[in-house]
Amino acid sequence: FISNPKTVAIVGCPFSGGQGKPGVDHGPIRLVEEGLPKQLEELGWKVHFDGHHQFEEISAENDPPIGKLKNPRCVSRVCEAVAKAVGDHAKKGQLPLTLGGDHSLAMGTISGTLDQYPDACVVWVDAHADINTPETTDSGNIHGMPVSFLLGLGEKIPEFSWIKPTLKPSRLVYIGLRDVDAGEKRILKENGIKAFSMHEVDKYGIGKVVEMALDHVNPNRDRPIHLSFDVDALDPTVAPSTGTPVRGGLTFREGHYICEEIYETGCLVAVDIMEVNPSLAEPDAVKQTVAVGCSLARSALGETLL
Ligand code: B3U
Ligand code: MN
Ligand code: MN
Repeated sequence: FISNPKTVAIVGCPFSGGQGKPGVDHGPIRLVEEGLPKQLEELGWKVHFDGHHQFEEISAENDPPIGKLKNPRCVSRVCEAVAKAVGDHAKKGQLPLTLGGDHSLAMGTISGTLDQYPDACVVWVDAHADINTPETTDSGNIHGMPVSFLLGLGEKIPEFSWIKPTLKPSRLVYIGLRDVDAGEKRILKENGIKAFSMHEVDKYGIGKVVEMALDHVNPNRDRPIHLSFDVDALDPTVAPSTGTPVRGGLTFREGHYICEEIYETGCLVAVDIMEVNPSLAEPDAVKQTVAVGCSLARSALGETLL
């Protein structure tokens, strides 16, 4: 799927409107400052990066809630722009690596991927299912809802009508869940969505879990894969500087193993590294979180231990 020379397009998305904590909009800037573009070049990729997207103009506008949804127009317009950017890179045979920013951005990234690869599957690595609908959400934060929009679940909000809900429940799999709302549990069950929570990681080990996850969404290993990685899937001791840390998460190696195995399939067409928030911890813990974001991206793009 990816053309030669293999090109990764870094899509920097300094955006925080899908949740309430300032700082996550600085995630992509820190990841790039840490040297991610050069690290990917050293892995043999041609790196395309011409600066972070500028969302200020969109974000500055007055944007009252729609129902419970916070910043709905702003989130929608930013994600629509991201969908276009990701789709354009994919069309050129480049692999878009989107740096967040909050996870509402995945409405954009996955829409862009599905535009170019309609039969793509999604591996969503997260402590949370991010599958609330406008009806089930308690927080009103749209970063807790992108999956429901992509699947076309729940009430239709006209502001989001640009999203083609073409993701099928059978093409989605979760790894790492441990903080899922009651309404989300119901949605997962009703739609038969496969999820490997931390319970399954404990029970089977990460090797078996990744194999089962890929067998579910990509049995013949011939479908394009979009990897959407929320760093809060990792244990807070590994990635402390993120908006909603939840204890009992993936170890450093488990997180990287997922990325390594997905790269190994040769099917990977897009990656998101989301929810690095450099404002929520002491400098050392921030540095650790930024470094882990970079190393997850490197593992997904082919870095090996030997
Ligand atoms: N499920 C809750 C909490 C949450 C979701 N995603 C994150 N937090 N990062 C919600 O707000 O929908
Ligand atoms: Mn998330
Ligand atoms: Mn999360």
